[in-house]
Amino acid sequence: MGQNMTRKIIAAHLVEGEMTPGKEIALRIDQTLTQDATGTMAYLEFEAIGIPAVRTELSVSYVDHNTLQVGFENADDHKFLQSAAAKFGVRFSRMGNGICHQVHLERFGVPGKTLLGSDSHTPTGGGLGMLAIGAGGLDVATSMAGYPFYVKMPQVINIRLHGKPAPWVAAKDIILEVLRLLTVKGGVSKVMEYTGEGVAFLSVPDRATITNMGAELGATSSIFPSDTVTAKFLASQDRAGDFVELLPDPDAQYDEVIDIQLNELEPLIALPHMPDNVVKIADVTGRKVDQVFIGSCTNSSYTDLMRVAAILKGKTVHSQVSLVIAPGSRQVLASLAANGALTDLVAAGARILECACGPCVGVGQSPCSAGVSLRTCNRNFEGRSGTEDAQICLVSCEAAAAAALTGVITDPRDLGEPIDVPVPDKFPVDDRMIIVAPDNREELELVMGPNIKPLPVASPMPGEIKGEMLLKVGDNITTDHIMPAGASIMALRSNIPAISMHAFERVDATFAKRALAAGGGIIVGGLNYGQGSSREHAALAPLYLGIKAVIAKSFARIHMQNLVNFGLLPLTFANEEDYDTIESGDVLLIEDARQCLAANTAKVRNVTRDKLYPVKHNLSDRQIEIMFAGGLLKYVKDKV
Ligand code: MIC
Ligand code: SF4
Repeated sequence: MGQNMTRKIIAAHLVEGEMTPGKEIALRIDQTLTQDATGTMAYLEFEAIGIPAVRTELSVSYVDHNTLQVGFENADDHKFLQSAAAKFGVRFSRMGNGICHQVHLERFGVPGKTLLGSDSHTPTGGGLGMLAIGAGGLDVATSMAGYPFYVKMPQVINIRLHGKPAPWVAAKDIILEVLRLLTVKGGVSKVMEYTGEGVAFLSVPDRATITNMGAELGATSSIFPSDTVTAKFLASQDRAGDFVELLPDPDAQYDEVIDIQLNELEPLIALPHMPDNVVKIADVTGRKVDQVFIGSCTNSSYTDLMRVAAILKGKTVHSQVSLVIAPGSRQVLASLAANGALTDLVAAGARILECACGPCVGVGQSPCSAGVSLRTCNRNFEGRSGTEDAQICLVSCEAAAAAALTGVITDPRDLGEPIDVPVPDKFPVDDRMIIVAPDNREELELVMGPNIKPLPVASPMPGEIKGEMLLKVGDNITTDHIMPAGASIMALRSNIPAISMHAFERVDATFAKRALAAGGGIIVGGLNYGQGSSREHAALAPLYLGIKAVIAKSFARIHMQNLVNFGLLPLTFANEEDYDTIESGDVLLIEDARQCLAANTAKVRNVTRDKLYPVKHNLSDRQIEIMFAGGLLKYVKDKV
């Protein structure tokens, strides 16, 4: 039977388990990445494991999220991260060097390798033919310590791209089309593998736009072949030696096939407030726009911004629009500066930001009240921009630039002749902002300013779980609902007691105080609970507030593992109707929790309403052991 690319990489990295979809497998991890907002916890966790240096082929610590420094907190975190990188043998990509996924693609990604990152958009590396997966900080910490990464063997879905993209149809439109077809939960437990003759028309940065936003499908990862396009890209980065060809066998088998005709696609837009709320731009043109943001790990490459510069050259940004551009990396910014495109952007009236995540996650540039903001990023969750009633729409760079000029949502096809920007033969390679750890590291100390607080400790699972149902939420609740981002709250990522007070604050401002007063309790959720980011703070804050269990209709992959990693029990309703009969304040009881977990026969008693709900879990034997041990850190330490 012919192998697909995903199964080839998995087979080459399989440490344990059998490659049957749904069964847990263990993978050897070649490379890891962390970013500053999840990295402080990850390195504290690595330190707690007690191993002197990372055991991966390559680990990189990036600073790209918390760069708006309005107090000492972020700067403290950055100092800590730099000291941890030096001590543990990790490369340190300094603040200003760029967004982790963009820089990793440029400088480190290698086809055929595995990459685990403490950021949900790590699958960006799939644009180079890597198997790149996002995970919580603790999973990345254990991988840095040389433990394998455990994940359910995914189904592999083949997305066949046929033909050449129609004029003005960008890579962003392709992934928006996939989101329209499959929705934000359509990729859970799946890897999306892109093949077909259409692949040849997409550059590596284009492919990376598509694999990046596979995270919005809930997919475990997304991957493109490593072919002549990949070879050329690596050569342009002075890394020709890193090229390895990776193609599916001609008779490769897949769990499902989806065909997309690229020549029939049109420019698309995701309307507020979900990335799958996708319509044709042509259907919504003429709506007034207040802000345009071009950047984020989805669309901030050199070719992206060159297309924007070509559209803006010699023109002026509309008087009612604030155009904000954050290049994805220092290399991108240096290239634009060297060839004059930066001058074109500035002359047109663009506001140029640091090479970082910035507005994508509410770190600066929040739109005006009820403002419409067209953005090239990947998430348009309500409130994420920092303005509660802002209307965020997701579009390609071309559509964003068009709206910046006209002041209204505009079909980029109205701009005339399409723009073709080839990937250059050679990028200006300059790694001086990436610090390599010294050889002599034993004497080095971790620098811990007052913003760095100790790790919270989970306790082993009790025999009986009893608590008040403190909060019931609907479907597709994101980690941005559970543990909001934004400049002020993200500055507290290394201080769990302080950040926990913000848990669920946009859903119910009384939640944290009620949870503390009640001595903890239980949360009830709908479908796809915890979709979105990898931030383990969405488990750590509930842990700190005493939450014992979350009962939902279904869970997103990374968040469910984060709950297990910190000893919070994730259960699913056997009968989804039971969700409707629970009210806030009901007292819920799980007797014999340990035994029920082992036998997967748990029942939740609603003591207040005298009802019994059968519940299930989707945990492997290993995950159950982690629950019993009181979280992954204790489990791993016990193994050592
Ligand atoms: C995001 O896009 O939501 C983030 C911020 O990059 C997160 C990570 C974090 O919360 O620190 C992610 O995608 O995992
Ligand atoms: Fe940064 Fe936004 Fe990408 Fe998250 S999605 S890594 S916040 S640019």
